[in-house]
Amino acid sequence: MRFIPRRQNHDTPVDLPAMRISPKTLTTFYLLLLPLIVPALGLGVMVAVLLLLAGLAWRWVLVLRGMQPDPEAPELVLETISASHFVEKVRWALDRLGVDYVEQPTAATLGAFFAGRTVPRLHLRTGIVTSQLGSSSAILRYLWGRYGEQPDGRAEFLRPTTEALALEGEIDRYGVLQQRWIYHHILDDRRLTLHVWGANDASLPRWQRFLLVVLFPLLRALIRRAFGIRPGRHQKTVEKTEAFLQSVEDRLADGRLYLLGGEQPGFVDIAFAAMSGLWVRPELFALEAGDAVRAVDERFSDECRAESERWASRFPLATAHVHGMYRLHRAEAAAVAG
Ligand SMILES: N[C@@H](CCC(=O)N[C@@H](CS)C(=O)NCC(=O)O)C(=O)O
Repeated sequence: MRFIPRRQNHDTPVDLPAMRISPKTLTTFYLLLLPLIVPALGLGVMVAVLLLLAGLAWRWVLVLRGMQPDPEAPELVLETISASHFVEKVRWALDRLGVDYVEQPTAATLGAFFAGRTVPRLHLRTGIVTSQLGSSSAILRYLWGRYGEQPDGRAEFLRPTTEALALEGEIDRYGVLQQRWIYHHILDDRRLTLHVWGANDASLPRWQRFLLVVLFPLLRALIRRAFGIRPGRHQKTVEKTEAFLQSVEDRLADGRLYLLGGEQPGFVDIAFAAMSGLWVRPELFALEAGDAVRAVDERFSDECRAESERWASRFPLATAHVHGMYRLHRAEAAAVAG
């Protein structure tokens, strides 16, 4: 399986076995299929037992091999999809910190509905153990714990004050409203939705893109169910979004530069700008991972555009804050990341 790391701060490319169907997963498939293979090939009980033992032994070898220290393996791997505002929040924080990480893009929705995970998901390696964190706020807390004491103060923006944590909660809820909002607008357009999910993204494994296409009706139904996308609900989503944007507008009305005041942005400013990426669609949203969405900008419905434009004119300070964050700080963070 071809793998193109999309974001990588290492000098040499790192091949990520996880992008292929991993040997462990293959072994699991083999063991699951054995009860079908054995009768299909007319094999006897002894051969079946030998095949089973061979499969188990191979799995054990893989476990032992995984325990070997591998100096080449990246410490941080960020599992992503292209057009995700929650991913963007974490990607931006990692870039601003300037730490090495490898981005591992996957097709949208498959991981959620078949592996029960959401993105962003951070795989962090400590020695022979790899742990995983599966939500943006948990990842930011980890980064603060891991890098917060850096003497150069570059992790200061991650400081989790009570006020910042409360605001982050509100911003994350606004992020969920944005998911409902965008799905309301794109789900009826099969080609557009598939494109946004990565079906045309050559950096994704072919099998994932193929599954997106063949499973599309099922995936769309599951998304509708997961986010409660119903015609009657859209107005509520818009109202709640506008109430939140108004609260941001009110906050910024006293002329402050950042949501919690101060001279430098905090993680809440990054989170707000990232979560707004779907409707503001700044040029640098999700960096090159966002290109797929920008490329189809004109395909978004008139209703979708009208709502974005209304928000931009009703909430000029909030909109300017998103643009300013992207112009002044996203570019800078991307440059730190190299
Ligand atoms: N609370 C989670 C929400 C993450 C989330 O909803 N992620 C979406 C993408 S924006 C997702 O994983 N969707 C499933 C998928 O596309 O695979 C967080 O803060 O990370």
